[in-house]
Amino acid sequence: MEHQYSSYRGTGLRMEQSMRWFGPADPVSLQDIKQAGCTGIVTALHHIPNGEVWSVDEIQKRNDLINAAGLNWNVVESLPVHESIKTQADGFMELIENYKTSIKHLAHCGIKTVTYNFMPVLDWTRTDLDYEVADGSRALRFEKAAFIAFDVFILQRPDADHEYTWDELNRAKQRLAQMSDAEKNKLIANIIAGLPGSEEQFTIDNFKDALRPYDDITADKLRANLVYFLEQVIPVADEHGVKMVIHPDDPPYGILGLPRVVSTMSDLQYIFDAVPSLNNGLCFCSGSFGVRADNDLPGLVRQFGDRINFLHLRNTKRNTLGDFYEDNHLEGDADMYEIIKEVVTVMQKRNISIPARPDHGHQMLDDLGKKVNPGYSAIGRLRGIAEIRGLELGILRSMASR
Ligand code: DNO
Repeated sequence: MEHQYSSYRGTGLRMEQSMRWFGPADPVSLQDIKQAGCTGIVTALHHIPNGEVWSVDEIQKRNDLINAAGLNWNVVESLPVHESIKTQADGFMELIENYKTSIKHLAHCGIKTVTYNFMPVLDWTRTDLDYEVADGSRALRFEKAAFIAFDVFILQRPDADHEYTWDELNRAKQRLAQMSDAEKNKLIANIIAGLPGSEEQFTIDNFKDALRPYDDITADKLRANLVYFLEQVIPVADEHGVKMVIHPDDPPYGILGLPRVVSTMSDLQYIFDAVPSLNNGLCFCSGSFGVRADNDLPGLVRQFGDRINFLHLRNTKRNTLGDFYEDNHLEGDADMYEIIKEVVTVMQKRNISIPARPDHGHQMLDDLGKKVNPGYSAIGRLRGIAEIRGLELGILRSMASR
């Protein structure tokens, strides 16, 4: 047997190093991910239309591909929740049955952590996918004035202007006046044409249609529909040993008149109180929660440590206008040291290793000239995971030497 060299001088449980992979068409290969020091692959069957059952065959095919590269499919991201489940429209009970069947099939194939979100219509939302930061790399950004310009003047959502202040509307008007037609089209595409991993893509017309079912859905109604969905699905997860993890809203507040109910500590508390099983868990996304100054990130890890079964690690930098961009992983508003310290403590207490992936990274170095999935280029994520891994090792060693 080949002698195994190991020079890792760590101590204690480490996060399970993982990276998102969008499947065989992803420009980042499984080998690239392996060289980033990961063992875990986070992926989904994006080719299966939202709402349909994931068959054992299809799951197994994907799993075999990952295993053949010497990697392990440790987390599903995402098993998408159909819009009709969120609004409880016709046919939603059948869609919930399909969802349960997919969970059973995944468990049958040994894949037991499943990420999903409950954001109406749009998944994560940005206005700018190539915002140049000071070092020349490119980041994702949410610019409030551009977003309002889209909402009020391009989409012309009825009464949207009532939701913004006079100052905000003015800034949006000025922002729109500076935009060329090409820039307007780019803004529209960035917001509604589907970022990587979003399962839906829209044009302005079908986007208006997609918003309509939410005319009567208040935040309370959406919350009730989420709880109903969990009451149906979590017992199946319990039976098959599957950890369901909800991804927070990104950004963590209602947008475009759509409610969002997974943004704050009290939102989470409500969901976990309603369905207490620990398989009703959380994908702790520091980047999403961190956009709100009133979210205490280390506090969230402490509070919900028992339910955190997947980590998205990323940092954002916000300003007083409500804009934010994705900063380097150890920079920005989130104190990554405090977060990782809490994560390390949770893992020691639970005696488990939690899967973690660098959530996004800047487009940088050779990747600047390449076609990449925005946020999911290889080198920026490699930088992120490397920095976080070093931080974790430092924390572990200093804890052990105390
Ligand atoms: C963005 C991702 C989200 C996430 C889903 C989970 O980069 O973190 O799209 O995958 O919200 O369902």
